[in-house]
Amino acid sequence: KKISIIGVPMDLGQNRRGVDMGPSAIRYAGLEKRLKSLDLEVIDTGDIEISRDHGQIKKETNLKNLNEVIVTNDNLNNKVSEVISEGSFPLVLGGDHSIAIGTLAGAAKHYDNLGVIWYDAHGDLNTADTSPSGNIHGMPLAVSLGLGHEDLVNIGGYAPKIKPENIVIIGARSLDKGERELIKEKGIKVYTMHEVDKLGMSTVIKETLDYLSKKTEGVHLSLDLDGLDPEDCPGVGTPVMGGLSYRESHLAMEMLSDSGLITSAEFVEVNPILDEKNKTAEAAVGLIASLFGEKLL
Ligand code: DIR
Ligand code: MN
Ligand code: MN
Ligand code: MN
Repeated sequence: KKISIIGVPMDLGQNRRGVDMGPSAIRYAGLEKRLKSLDLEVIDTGDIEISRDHGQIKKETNLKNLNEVIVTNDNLNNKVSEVISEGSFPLVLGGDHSIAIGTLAGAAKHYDNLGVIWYDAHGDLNTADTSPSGNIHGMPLAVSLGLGHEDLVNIGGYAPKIKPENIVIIGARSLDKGERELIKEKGIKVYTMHEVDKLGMSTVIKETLDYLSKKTEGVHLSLDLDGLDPEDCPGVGTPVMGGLSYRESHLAMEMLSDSGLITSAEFVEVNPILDEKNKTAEAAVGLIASLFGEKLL
């Protein structure tokens, strides 16, 4: 198996600076060495170019840094698509979660039905109309469903990227009003912390894979480190208490690895400025290693 690491050092999809250093923090935590020890061919393709063009911000919307987010995601779309065409697995390192717009744009065109596992404290299902913050990192899942500003929705030149019935959200514990309405309207499958606590992570992942495997060709894992509890992952911009533990997340990654169904992945929102001794990046590396088959015995 060949893996291509793609860094996206962008922090413009939300308010707190520092998440642009996420890819560096994850690399510093030993990602490449850890993956190579699993007998995988690993290529670090470097970082996507981040647009810094503040001159063209479209002031008629409440979407912060819209132009920069569009240009950066367009670059990412091209890179992810190129990596998949070469037969390699795209492993995208964020950056804030708005980069999922570009990752999904680049990945979804390669599959008739791409499934998505959205591992996050949040739903990321806001649009400009429902967003309380104007932060595009709270919108990428809605954008990928074809909802939101047309320039975001049409990144990659097609829309929508995914269907609501091919999405599973895991770890949700902070949903805005518009997001809750959209989940109900579209019938999106969500395992909130309530369901995770009741069922256990093992059942949640088993059910998720049963749900997706029948109707999808590939599955993208979009893992926001704020899905984990701030105790384990303090280095994130929007922590929410009562989250998934490192331990159950580790099990989740091992089960996803065993399934062989995951075809692309991204690990986002690592903010080393807010972190404690790179703990969150180290957690990310542990989870990524499990996703690619690391086992103790
Ligand atoms: C909030 C926060 N729902 C928003 N979203 C975050 O700004 O739309 N997503 N932090 O990961
Ligand atoms: Mn998110
Ligand atoms: Mn989140
Ligand atoms: Mn592991």
